[in-house]
Amino acid sequence: MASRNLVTLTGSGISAESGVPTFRAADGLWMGHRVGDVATPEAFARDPALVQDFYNRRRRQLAAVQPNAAHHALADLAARWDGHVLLVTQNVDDLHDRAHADRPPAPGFELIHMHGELLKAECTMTGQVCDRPGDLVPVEPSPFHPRGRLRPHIVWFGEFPLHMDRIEAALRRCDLFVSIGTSGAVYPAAGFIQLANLAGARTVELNLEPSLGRRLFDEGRYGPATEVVPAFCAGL
Ligand code: BV8
Repeated sequence: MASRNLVTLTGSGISAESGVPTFRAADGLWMGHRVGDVATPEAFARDPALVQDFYNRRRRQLAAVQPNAAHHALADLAARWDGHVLLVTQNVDDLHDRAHADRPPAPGFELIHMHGELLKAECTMTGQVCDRPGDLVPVEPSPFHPRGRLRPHIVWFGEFPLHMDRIEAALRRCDLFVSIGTSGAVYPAAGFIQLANLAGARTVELNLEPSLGRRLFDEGRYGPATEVVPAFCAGL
């Protein structure tokens, strides 16, 4: 396999068959809540108990779910890829982390959670991040600052996604861009396809159905991620 730079973007669709609800489906993740009530800094300031409870429930759900064949196929691909692999996920679950943890570290592989991680918390004063698998109470004291509180380490709407410099640098040099399980509704992730096209990469969408950005991809393969992703990876 020629040495190539692969960038893969995943969204909630890759975790759907593991039992993690997607955002926009009828049984959506918001558990009857509007985005503005649970996933913005203003919501947290207005009702910290509601927001902490929303994330506590989702964090507890992680104990009951496992990575699926799509997560494992990407981990296998990274292990045998001759070149750089950047896996950027919009997801805040740890399913990619667990799939890769089962294998020897692949040189040249990097996983970025651009929207944060459910199993971590961050200090409202210093921004420092710590592992936090358990619940957070509405006003959780921070270990990093006497006046700080711990909030979920989650990028809410209106906040800047994480590691954008590293993501954009990888997109500028990528040869192959694969978007998996995302509706293309949320920016700046939904704009990554444009950067990949500017880099002259081959671009592929793997999804249950065509996304909003379908016409921007060279190729689209549609079906459940646990079928489409392993089949696509096997062909690389
Ligand atoms: C920012 C953490 C400035 C929270 C998340 C108007 C126009 C354009 C943009 C905006 C606008 N107004 C506001 C904005 C900006 C806003 C935005 O994009 N809003 C949208 C709603 C219009 N974005 C922001 O605020 C971002 N910050 O812009 O800062 C900036 C700008 C540029 C550069 C730097 C900074 C911050 C956004 C982050 C918000 N936080 N997550 C939490 O998890 O609680 S986003 C949230 O949505 C999740 O991370 C999720 O992953 C993500 C995207 O959704 P998808 O993953 O695509 O999920 P969805 O359900 O939509 O789709 C699932 C897909 O899977 C579907 O296509 C489905 O068919 C498919 N599928 C289902 N089952 C399967 C499947 N596929 C395969 N197999 C299956 N079995």
